[in-house]
Amino acid sequence: SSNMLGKRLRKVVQNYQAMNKYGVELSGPGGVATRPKLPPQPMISDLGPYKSCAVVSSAGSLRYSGLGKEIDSHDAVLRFNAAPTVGYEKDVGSKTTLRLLNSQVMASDDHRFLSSSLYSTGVLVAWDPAPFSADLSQWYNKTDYPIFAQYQRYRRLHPLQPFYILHPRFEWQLWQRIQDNMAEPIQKNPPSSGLLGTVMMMSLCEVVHVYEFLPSRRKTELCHYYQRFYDAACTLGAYHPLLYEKNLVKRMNQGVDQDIYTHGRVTLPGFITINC
Ligand code: NCC
Repeated sequence: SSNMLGKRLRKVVQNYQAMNKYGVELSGPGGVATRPKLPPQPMISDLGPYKSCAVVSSAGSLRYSGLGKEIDSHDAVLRFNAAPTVGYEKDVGSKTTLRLLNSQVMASDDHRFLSSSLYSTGVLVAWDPAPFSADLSQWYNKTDYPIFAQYQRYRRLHPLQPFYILHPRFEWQLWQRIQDNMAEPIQKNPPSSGLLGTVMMMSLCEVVHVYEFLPSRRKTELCHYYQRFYDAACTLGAYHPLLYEKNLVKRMNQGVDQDIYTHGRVTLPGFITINC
């Protein structure tokens, strides 16, 4: 019944709030060599609060969307991994306030993370899949990709650009919230950058607009708006519990369904505005 759904939704929001208390605490493992190079404060005390934010998924359905102007009209814009703006301004805008990177992008040769100008705009935030226990030293000694070595190299080259690392606890607390809202067991892999970034922005913004995370009428098998590569798994997920992430975002959406259909847009409340 709708009453049941209302109760469940409130639970989702309460869960998010509970998580937010310490979820987006961005800092490095204490006492390790990276420490002097990490920002002294957690991100949430350095950035924002922003009134209105845009989260731009990298989905192929952004192509020919004409959403660029709307995206740029927000106070802060989050982009992911190697997603470019140059040449795609009409569809995705040109403003980049934050960029969330997975450690694979930081480490693989094709992305030229240390030398490409793509990464030099805005605040960088990096994450790496950690063991479920989210034990810091266990993770530090066995990261999926060499996130810390690359972080240190990048910081030496760009000492003035703000650059944070996501605490792995955040990945698994968010994973737990996805699982709590599903009857069936979901795969034990961290949420995609898309959901991690969306929740991160809910901590920094009064309202968050996410573009083409829930696909619009432009839904396509084109993986990214910036590459000629087709794979439906980009939208539906394989490694990441992406379909379940999307269900959760659909349930939290405060906008109308028409906005999803025409703009691929959902509207989520920032944590500061939630009172329950
Ligand atoms: O593809 P990716 O993500 O960089 O996309 C960023 C986020 O946008 C959402 N998305 C993307 C494509 C699509 N068709 N639909 C979508 O909803 C997702 O929420 C996605 O997280 C990642 O999560 O970090 C991911 O990174 C890529 C890859 O590492 C980078 O693009 C760099 O090449 C992963 N692909 C592979 O490992 C092959 C992808 O699984 C997830």
